[in-house]
Amino acid sequence: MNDKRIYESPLLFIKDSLIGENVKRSLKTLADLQGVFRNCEAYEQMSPDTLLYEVTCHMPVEEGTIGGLYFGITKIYPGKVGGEYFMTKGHFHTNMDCGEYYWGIEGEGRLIMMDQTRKVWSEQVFPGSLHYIPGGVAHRVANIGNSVLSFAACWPSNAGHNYQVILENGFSASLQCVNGTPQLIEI
Ligand code: PAN
Ligand code: ZN
Repeated sequence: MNDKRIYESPLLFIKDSLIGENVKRSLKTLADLQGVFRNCEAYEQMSPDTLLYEVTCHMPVEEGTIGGLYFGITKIYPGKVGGEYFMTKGHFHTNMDCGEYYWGIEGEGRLIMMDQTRKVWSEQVFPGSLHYIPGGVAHRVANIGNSVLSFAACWPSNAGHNYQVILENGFSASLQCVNGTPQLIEI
């Protein structure tokens, strides 16, 4: 007999794709990350249309809602600008109390974090890795492999994103490929 109390999930999270209502997708190209990479000459030589990453988010409540959550999957394509790996813009949460979980789905990457004293550290991202990003810590992810890196994230709907402070001051270290291996180079 059909049990009318059992509903199909309105959302599907299969491997690195998210399907359902209230799901929004945004693409980031090199043009969207102007001023982010260290090597300006290398940046200028690449096509501004180069796709760096895409984010698919489930946003079931209005931005700013206290107590709500957002869920997102980020796919970063492999590549470099000069020696610097393709990476996300990076941000602090506007509401510094708000932390976030990231977890690796596929590929190989680094989660780069920086606190408000500009101390930087990083964690390896791989399928199954789980990362807790405390409030007040800026975060970005770089793809250090030759294939797509994807990871999922869950953060409070009142976190907000402060990109401006990162655009103005950057991170105090950048992840560069040195003799084939990733190294966090202090600036
Ligand atoms: C993530 C990021 C996502 C893209 O969902 O927003 O990975 O990175 P940027 O937002 O820095 O471009 C997250 O950290 N949300 O809070
Ligand atoms: Zn975040």
